[in-house]
Amino acid sequence: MKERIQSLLKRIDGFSELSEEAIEKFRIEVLGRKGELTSLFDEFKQVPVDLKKEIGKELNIARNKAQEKVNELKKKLKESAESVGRSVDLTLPTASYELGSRHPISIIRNEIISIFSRIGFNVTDGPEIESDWYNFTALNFPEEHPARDMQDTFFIDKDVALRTHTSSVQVRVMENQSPPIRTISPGRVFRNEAISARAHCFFHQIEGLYIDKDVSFADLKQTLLYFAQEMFGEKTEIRLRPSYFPFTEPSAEVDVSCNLCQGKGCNVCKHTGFLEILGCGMVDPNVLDNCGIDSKEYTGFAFGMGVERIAMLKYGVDDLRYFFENDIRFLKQFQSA
Ligand code: 2NL
Repeated sequence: MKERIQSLLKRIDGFSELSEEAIEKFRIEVLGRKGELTSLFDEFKQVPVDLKKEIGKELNIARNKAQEKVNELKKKLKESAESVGRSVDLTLPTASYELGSRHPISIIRNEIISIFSRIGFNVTDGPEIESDWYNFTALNFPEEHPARDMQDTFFIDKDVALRTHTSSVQVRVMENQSPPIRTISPGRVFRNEAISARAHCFFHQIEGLYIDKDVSFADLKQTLLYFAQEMFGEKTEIRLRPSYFPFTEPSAEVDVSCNLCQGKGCNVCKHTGFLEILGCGMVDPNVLDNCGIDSKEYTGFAFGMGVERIAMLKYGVDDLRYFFENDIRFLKQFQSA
């Protein structure tokens, strides 16, 4: 009996085959109902009482070892199967993944920057939180101007507010550089307005500023015509209507011919044949002097446009709020390099 147990232990220790069939065969032959251990436990009944303790112990050890061996080999087999599955097949094509797309506001902003950089404008930026000087006073806003009201501007304290336009950046440029100045300032601006399809509490603006000797209104018109034709197509026409801004004199509102109906009149242009795209004017001499530029020596023009407005016209979007909701179904439609 002892010898049979010894040889069984040897078999258990020596067994190491890593195949499902071999492990199952081993299990049946050693641990199965008709296996070696069952037969040994049967024989155990005949063992004399004085040996029962010792042999019983050995039999239990053998049974535990056999069970552990089966468990251990099954685990190893499973792990090696998984690692085979995990090993990389270098001949497979790479997993495809979806590329993100640029936000439509970024696409249009980059396009506007590119158009003006081709005629010598550089790009400047500045803080979104501004003092009264940079946002209002330097720009010739009278003390009682409605934009200075809490209702229109987000104030942080009496002298500090979220900028309402990016002209504040250009005041800094004029204070720090001498003409010639040719710059555009893209950025986010804030207005205390109720949110609707046409208004939001923040939006994106691009302002342009050109200051040199003998800059004229004709230069302004020609620059804006170039911009409109680059942006909306070479057949685009522009129209200027008199307007008012505190920081320019004279001031104008600029319309482009509607490229949906070629100026014939449609729903988008409300049957006028034209769409308003920006405001502009000759920089008020007070503004130049406020910023340390001699208005007797220099003149300049400036303009400002809303990026969302241009994007709505170019892409036919009829609600401003789409740009800020970041709904993936909306954003996905704008593919760009
Ligand atoms: C609009 C109108 C405008 C300007 C912005 C400007 C900047 C300086 C001096 C003078 Cl530093 N003017 N900017 C001028 C005219 C119009 O924006 O409708 N923007 C959305």
